[in-house]
Amino acid sequence: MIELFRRAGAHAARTAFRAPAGETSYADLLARSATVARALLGGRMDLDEERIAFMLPAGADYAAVQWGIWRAGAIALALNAGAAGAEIEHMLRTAGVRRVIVRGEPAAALAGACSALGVACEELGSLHGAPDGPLPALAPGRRAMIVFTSGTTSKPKGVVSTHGVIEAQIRALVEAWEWRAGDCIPLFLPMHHVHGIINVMSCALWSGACVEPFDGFRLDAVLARVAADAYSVFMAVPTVYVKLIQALEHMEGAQRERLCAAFGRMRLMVSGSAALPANVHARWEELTGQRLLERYGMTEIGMALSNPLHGERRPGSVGLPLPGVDVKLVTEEGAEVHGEDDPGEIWVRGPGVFREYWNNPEATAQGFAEGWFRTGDVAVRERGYYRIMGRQSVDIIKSGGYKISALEIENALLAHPAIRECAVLGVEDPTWGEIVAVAAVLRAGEALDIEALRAWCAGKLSAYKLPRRLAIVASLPSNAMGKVLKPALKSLFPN
Ligand code: MLC
Ligand code: AMP
Repeated sequence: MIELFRRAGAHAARTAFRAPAGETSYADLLARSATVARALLGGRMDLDEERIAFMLPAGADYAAVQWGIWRAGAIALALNAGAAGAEIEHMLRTAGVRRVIVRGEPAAALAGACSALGVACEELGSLHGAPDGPLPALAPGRRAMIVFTSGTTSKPKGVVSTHGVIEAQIRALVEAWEWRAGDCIPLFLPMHHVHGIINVMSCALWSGACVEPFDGFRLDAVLARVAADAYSVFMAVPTVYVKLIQALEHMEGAQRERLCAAFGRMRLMVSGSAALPANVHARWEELTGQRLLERYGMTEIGMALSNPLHGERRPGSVGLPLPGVDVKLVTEEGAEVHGEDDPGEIWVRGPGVFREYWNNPEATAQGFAEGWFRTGDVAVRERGYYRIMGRQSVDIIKSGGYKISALEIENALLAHPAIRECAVLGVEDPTWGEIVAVAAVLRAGEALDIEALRAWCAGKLSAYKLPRRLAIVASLPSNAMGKVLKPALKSLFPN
């Protein structure tokens, strides 16, 4: 039995999930996940790494299904409820999924993708297994989870983590941030990315702590629970802190003071998934007295660098390697950077690094060099701490903490009947970090505006990938090789 389940047994009577509809204890979670596992097994001894997808909101059902898939020996693939049909089809096809678990009626995009591919949609309530019976042994090297992400470029690829990888990622954070059974954390981040899955939910469940799930970031509901001192730990992307600051600044005095004091009483507030602007760090401290702890990670490696729980939390910096994580900086020429202030690509090695991109040995081989994973992020060491300078590739955009491939959007847009050529780029935005902007050359006689373009994209791309700004241009600047010079287009989108 993997350590996560053994520990859940030791916390049996504690509350794993607290929601308005009721509480779920660790004992309930273990029992429900065993039922799911036996139902999925359907009498077999082991699902031998079958990929099983599920589309469920954060909460006890999600955890019971994830654990049930694991306990049956299968690989869990969580789908985003907001994903478009084409994106879901890409994931199900790439991972070779044959069944998807849902609660109630499947979303239209999912139902369409499943029927196109002949994938079965199974209702959670119908998963009744035999009451007992053996479950397969799970060695640490067994594949456990696939998370789709664009990596360093292009269409999303399936990042495969084993049980051992997941455990190493959890252990690093539990140790560094001193997770404990008495902790309670809100979970409002999407449950198809590692920030929500590992940093929030899995670390809490490893520790015997309590998770309060929300169906997305519901500002008023989260603030009501903060005001009630429900939480000791809080984890979010920078956009959430920007939105919280905006909300606090619009409140009348007494309410604001009450909430700021409640935020100030938490033992730890973490920011990550995108750069935390220095002014947001400073304003949050002014309002609440909390110094946000910024850390750096990536789907492929879990978390790698973190400011310390005790000690200096430096704005604009991501601190030092987490326990068990090796980090080095490497120049474009392949030389390791030893000193301070010289930039290099972040390379990461350790037990928390993923195993492979699913069924994509070329991308896997390209991602690694000499046993190190090449992140594509550039950093410097300054007075001992790492500071992220940006990314090597202009293809990757980070918006609201989501990674978006410009290339993927460009390919989708080129199917638009009015568009002859286009370039997608990330432009700076104070709330979202970056927003998706499109410079397009139209076919003769065609017209296009941003609303029409967004509406056209809605069935093809997730909401967070939708273009927010559009500039119609006569031509796209390119270099001698014909490559579009995206930085030259940024001036088309003044703030
Ligand atoms: C939504 N909107 C956007 C947008 N997304 N506008 C510009 N850019 C975007 N990216 C618009 C919507 O159309 C809507 O407009 C309005 O903003 C509110 O949308 P919403 O979806 O209701 O927003 P909200 O729920 O507040 O979501 C914000 C958020 C969400 C920050 C909570 O984006 C989020 O959960 N991000 C986290 C992603 C994440 O977990 N990444 C981690 C990846 S793992 P209108 O006009 O309709 O009001 C990783 C590794 C690591 O990165 O290190 O962690
Ligand atoms: P994802 O591929 O969705 O897991 O996103 C990982 C990427 O998010 C990294 O490669 C970084 O570019 C970015 N990222 C994560 N944390 C930070 C941070 N604290 N500062 C800057 N960028 C970050």
